[in-house]
Amino acid sequence: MFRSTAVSARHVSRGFAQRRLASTKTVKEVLDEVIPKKQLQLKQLKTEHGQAVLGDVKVEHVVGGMRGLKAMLWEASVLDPNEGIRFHGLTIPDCQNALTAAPGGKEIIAESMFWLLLTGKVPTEAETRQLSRQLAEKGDLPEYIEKLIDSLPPTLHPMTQLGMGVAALNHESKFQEAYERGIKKSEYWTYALEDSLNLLARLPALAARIYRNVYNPGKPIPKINKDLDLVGNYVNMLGYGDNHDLTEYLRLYIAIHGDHEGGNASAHTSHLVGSTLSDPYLSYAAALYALAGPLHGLANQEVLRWQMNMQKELGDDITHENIEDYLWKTLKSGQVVPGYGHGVLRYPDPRFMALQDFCESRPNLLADPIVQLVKKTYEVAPAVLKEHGKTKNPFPNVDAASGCVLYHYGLTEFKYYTVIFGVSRALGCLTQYVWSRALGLPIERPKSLSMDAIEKLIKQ
Ligand code: CMX
Repeated sequence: MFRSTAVSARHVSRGFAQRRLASTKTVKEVLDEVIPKKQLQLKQLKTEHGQAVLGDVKVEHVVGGMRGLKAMLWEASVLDPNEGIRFHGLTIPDCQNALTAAPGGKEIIAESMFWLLLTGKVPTEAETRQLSRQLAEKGDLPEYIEKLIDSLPPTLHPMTQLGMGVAALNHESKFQEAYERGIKKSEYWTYALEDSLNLLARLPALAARIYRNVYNPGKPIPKINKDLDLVGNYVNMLGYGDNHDLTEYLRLYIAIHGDHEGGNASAHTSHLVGSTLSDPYLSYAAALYALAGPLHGLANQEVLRWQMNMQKELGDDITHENIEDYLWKTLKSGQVVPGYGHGVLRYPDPRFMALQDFCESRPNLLADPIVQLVKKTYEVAPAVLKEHGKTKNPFPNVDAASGCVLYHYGLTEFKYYTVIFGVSRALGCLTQYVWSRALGLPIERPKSLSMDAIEKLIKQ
């Protein structure tokens, strides 16, 4: 059902979109309708196909980071190695056609993507705007969080600060409060949803406060504008509200980076922690610390650092040959090329392509030397990585492109870039948190084996 709704939305005509403006259901009302159907689907899967085999577990899975092992339920998106991500069946270009933009803008906004991820349905414009307002009304930080963040040393990595702020917000958790009161399992998801909406609403103010404290101490932060979307407010609070192109870029980046199925380190971490019935705040804080690793979310910071070092070393007139030499130098020194390779993808990441398209449509942006360098690197790196012969995927992932655009627009503090990813990834992780509670998924507890135990099993 989800898929057909979503697929039909690919061809949303203007007339259809206008007719649908009349619907103003809340996200909770839509979930009230869709959850029973999905609960039934899961029940049937368990009773009718509980013993069906989805694949073998090999030693290489156990010792190889479980790569490719089909071992997790994740509702909002599925990643195909060649085609890339689909959100309830919709590709990124489908979403760009079907999902609502901000007034005066063209790019998808986070609220619209969050609605799609949560419900499997494309929201009407009225539904999107209503969710924007709901989030804006909840967006102010409690005073104790402001004090906590203000008390941290500005030298503490922004990601560490973000995780601390998100964890401390659990003081407000409705889920935890209700659990202590003794609610029924069937009610968990409603409190999970309430916490998720509250957390999502407050992430921009939290992330913007960290930015202000670290990079612009003492600078006043604008108040939340109730008529603006989540990312519009975020950019405003960061101090770049008058930059329409940066706002549009971050709308796109945050929406398309919001979910990448469940096996990636941050999503899987939030899923595992949530399965213990830890509340959404603690589960997402844990995810943020997985995101803070350089092989995962921190790669966007690393890419820019690496490209800028390349620029410094090679000077102004950089040729494809220079880049090729620099790539080899990186590889021969035993480092990875940041922004390239992927655990699942085997083709250029469509998120990278969408960000490239954004650059291609803006001559000023495209002319920037750092944007040019990222583009030229993309023209050279896949062949070098293929020749190097280690990575299974020689193509760029989203992080190869994300930082240079921020840099062009003046957001030059690249230690902060993963925080923006952290605002984005909440869309997917919180969606699954709600669904895991709605579906009554159990605590995660895979079986581990020692090497001796593996050898014993092989002999048997
Ligand atoms: N440069 C050099 N070597 C690479 C490489 C790269 N970009 N990507 C993979 N390799 C190497 C691996 O380190 C591994 O080497 P060893 O056998 O010596 O350990 C080998 O190629 C095989 O790796 P793989 O199976 O192709 O890739 P993995 O699934 O193990 O790792 C990833 C995936 C993303 C961690 C890896 O490609 C990488 O380190 N890329 C650079 C960092 C990066 O861009 N991360 C962001 C990913 C997107 C995200 O999660 O946000």
